[in-house]
Amino acid sequence: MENKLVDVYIGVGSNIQPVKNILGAFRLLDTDIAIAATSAFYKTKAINRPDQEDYLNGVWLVRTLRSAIEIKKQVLEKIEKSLKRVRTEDKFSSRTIDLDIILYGDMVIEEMGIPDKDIYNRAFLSIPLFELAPDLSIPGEMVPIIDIIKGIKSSELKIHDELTKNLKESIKK
Ligand code: PH2
Ligand code: MG
Ligand code: MG
Repeated sequence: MENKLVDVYIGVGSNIQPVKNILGAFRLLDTDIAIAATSAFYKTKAINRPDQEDYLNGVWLVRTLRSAIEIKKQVLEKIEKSLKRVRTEDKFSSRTIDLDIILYGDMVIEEMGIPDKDIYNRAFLSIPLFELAPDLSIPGEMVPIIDIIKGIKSSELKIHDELTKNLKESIKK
């Protein structure tokens, strides 16, 4: 059987020293699985937590033969741990880094929440995804990404120019 690289889109977020931690996560991930593309990174208000620091959010694309569960457990969770991510009961707690598989090729993996339902209601996921893959449709439901961003408020998203430039320059040609 032919092994085919899978396009994996990873949602990235941080609201504790976000520039440092996102650059740190980029280096760690890029040494393991080359990052093929980065969206712009956006300054966003913490959802449901008006007192928290703002987040920086964006999306990365990696191409890999490895399984979704392996990427999550062996790669992303290890990077979160090495960047001192602390998990609490509160799923809205501040974090040094959050790395989520939002799409794994054209697969629906319900037990892992892939595709990530947050794509439908978080502009900081749908807009970066559209930047990277304007022709994409969400696997399973086959909703075009363009239709999702049409219905979304993007006014609260402001590009962080310096981080975006730094990350884009770090993508190896
Ligand atoms: N992640 C959360 C909770 N709130 N807010 C923003 N702006 N960005 C995030 O990535 C985020 C959040 C937990 O999923
Ligand atoms: Mg998340
Ligand atoms: Mg997460």
